[in-house]
Amino acid sequence: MGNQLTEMAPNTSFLPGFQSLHVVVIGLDSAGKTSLLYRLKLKEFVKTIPTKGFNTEKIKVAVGGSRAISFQVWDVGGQEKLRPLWKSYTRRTDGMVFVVDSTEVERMEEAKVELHKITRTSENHGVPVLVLANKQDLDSALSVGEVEKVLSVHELNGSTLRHVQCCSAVDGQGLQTGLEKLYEMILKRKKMVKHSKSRKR
Ligand SMILES: Nc1nc2c(ncn2[C@@H]2O[C@H](COP(=O)(O)OP(=O)(O)OP(=O)(O)O)[C@@H](O)[C@H]2O)c(=O)[nH]1
Ligand SMILES: [Mg+2]
Repeated sequence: MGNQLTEMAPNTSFLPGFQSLHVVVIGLDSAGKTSLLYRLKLKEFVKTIPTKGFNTEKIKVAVGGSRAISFQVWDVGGQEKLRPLWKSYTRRTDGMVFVVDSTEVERMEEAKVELHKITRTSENHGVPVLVLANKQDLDSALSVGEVEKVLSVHELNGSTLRHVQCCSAVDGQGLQTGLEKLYEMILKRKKMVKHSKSRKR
């Protein structure tokens, strides 16, 4: 499903606030990023192929039981050779979604290194992070608490708002809650940034 091969990095930072929130989905190859994107877009579990560039879709979600919020979601390939490109997608993003395959215990250390590396990037300081512990439909999946621990989420920079949510692209469980949390964190950060700017004046 969807595999737009291009080197072009997105630049939607000029969009005014009433337009879509910019969200980037990253994580190791085969974590389930593309499956989650199309679960959100099409409300079904689609067959995917490894992403060589990126996929992007606009997704509307009703948050807080009322208004539909529009997210422009960028799903970037997670293969090792593609990871250096993540930075150009996360630049000036409103929020990051870091997806892990909760059954792949042996790759959690690799995922942890990538999560901490991308959040330490200077441009990403303070950008809210939603960690999705995917593939919860499988018996061998680690629980949300276990994923939080193995990824050392508590060691992320103190100014980074974060939430760890279990989910599954197969049945869509956890995704609504995850997006609501992400939206809350994005709003909170926007308010914090506005407040600190007005205090400097
Ligand atoms: N059981 C189960 N399988 C899943 C789930 N999400 C994804 N998969 C499977 O995991 C494999 C990888 O899924 P993708 O969505 O292509 O993974 P990706 O993170 O986009 O991978 P890259 O594009 O290579 O970075 C596919 O075989 C999916 O069908 C899930 O929630 N549960
Ligand atoms: Mg993919």
